[in-house]
Amino acid sequence: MKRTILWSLSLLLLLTQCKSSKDANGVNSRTFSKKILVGASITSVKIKRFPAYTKDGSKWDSFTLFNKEADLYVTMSQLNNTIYKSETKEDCQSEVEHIFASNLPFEIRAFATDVKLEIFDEDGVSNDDNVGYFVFRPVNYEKKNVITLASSDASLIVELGVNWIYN
Ligand SMILES: [Ca+2]
Ligand SMILES: [Ca+2]
Repeated sequence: MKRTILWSLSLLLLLTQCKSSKDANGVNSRTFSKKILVGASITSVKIKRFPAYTKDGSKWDSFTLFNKEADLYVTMSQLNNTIYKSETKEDCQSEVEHIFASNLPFEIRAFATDVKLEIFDEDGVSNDDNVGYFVFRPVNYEKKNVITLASSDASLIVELGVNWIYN
């Protein structure tokens, strides 16, 4: 009997120790451990910069007399389903930040599934040109406020504002 009490006592001690463990920032992790991630809310979409010319070195809208700059919009899809489409910003300068406002914020529930983010130049007559794309998994950025996506040569940089939703 004594032994059982001693056992339960030490087990209790062990449990108490585990519960009050602190993370690297010295914050008691107990408050976080019970919360479950249920979604990522994308709050802002920004193109920080994009290539001024197409791959063959011409202006995006080289076929027009005026307004030769790209008319940008952004889409996001998961498993080929479109989950977001921005408005189009006409005649964007490549070194200027472009902020999109339509259809925001929106929530990504399948945060562990790849998101394909694509940037297009809208063309009235022909197919829209793909300016570039990224594939990312939201959960890999958990607890960050910004998801930064950059091409290897940094000619294309996109920033997404994100809020993490816990239950
Ligand atoms: Ca244009
Ligand atoms: Ca265009």
